[in-house]
Amino acid sequence: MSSWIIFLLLQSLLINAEGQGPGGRNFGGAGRLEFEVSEELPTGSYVGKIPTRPKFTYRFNDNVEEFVLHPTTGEIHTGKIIDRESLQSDTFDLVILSSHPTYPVEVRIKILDTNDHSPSFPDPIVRVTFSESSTPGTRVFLDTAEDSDTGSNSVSDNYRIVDGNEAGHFRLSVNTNPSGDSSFLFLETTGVLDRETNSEYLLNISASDDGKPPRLGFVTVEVSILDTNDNPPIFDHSDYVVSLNETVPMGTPVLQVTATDNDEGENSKVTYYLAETETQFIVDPETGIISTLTPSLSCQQTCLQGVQKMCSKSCVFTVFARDHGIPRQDGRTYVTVNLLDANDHDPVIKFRYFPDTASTATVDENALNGSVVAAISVFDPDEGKQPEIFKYIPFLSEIL
Ligand SMILES: [Ca+2]
Ligand SMILES: [Ca+2]
Ligand SMILES: [Ca+2]
Ligand SMILES: [Ca+2]
Repeated sequence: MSSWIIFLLLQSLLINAEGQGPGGRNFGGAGRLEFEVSEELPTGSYVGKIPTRPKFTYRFNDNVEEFVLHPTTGEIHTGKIIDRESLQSDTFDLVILSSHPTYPVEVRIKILDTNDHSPSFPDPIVRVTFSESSTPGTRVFLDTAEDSDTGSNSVSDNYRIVDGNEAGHFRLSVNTNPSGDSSFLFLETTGVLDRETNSEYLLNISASDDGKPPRLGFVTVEVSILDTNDNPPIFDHSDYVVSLNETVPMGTPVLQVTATDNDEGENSKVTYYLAETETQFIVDPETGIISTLTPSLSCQQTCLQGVQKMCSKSCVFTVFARDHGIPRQDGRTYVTVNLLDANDHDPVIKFRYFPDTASTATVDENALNGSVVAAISVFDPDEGKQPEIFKYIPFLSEIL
């Protein structure tokens, strides 16, 4: 019979408790009270109040340091600053016992989240690479941020590039995981990259939660653009012209050509070479110094007809520069070597007798003044003004 009395008394007390304490409510008739209190409140903050009976005292059945129960008023306050993120569970299921007579009151206290954590990336700095030959839309995976808070206070899919992307070469994309787990974050290109224009980017990426106000976390992404061999060597000049004495010995340096390549590494390393058909000149593959390969140079002669006939000799050949990339790329330039004449020939004098079959000059004793005795031609292979063809020698007596 006494157990029935206790049961009826308990039911009466729990029904009376409904709506009596701020935040407290009855659980579907199960007799359990629920309170809610935010985390991080100062010690002593009010949580709720259980219904009490005069001359009864109350205490927690469990050792709980997070809450303090007033033994007679039934008010529950926080016993410390509670950090929801450090708890194994954000719900406390507690039993309060009365005295004289003893009966239990079940209490559930839920710790409400506050937005006291910012999204955080696993590493503050990450490095990624793109090839400069990447097609637009090429993507690399980035770690997503984490946030210890819950619900809207936790990290959302709100990622942004907040700095370093002024030219708009990159964008972020988020793929939601169908399983409901965390999303996948990608950094992807918006267009074509050119390492020779910009080989490094420093992007600052933010992650935001949906708290009010929202909190931000940041990661620095160092983007390196990898080189591809997309530039041929370029010579300093599209053509070179040099003058050279025609009698220089074999191995004489003629000139030095230089080509540069805007790529890097092997893609920019340059080797010089001439066409296999070139036999009079040679180029050092490393230095670009061109030297003569023969003891005497034979170049094409061209003559300009004018008041005075002008002739010159020039050798023209192509110099190639090839990089060491894959595939290799060639640049070319043209070299003109103008030969300077050296006075290395004696004039050649030839006599012409009459008749043509004669081997000596003869003159008739009755010959008149002005009669032709012999014709003399003088020729000098050296460049410059040549002696004209014939000199007429009058009477022998006049030249002796
Ligand atoms: Ca947060
Ligand atoms: Ca929190
Ligand atoms: Ca190159
Ligand atoms: Ca390149």
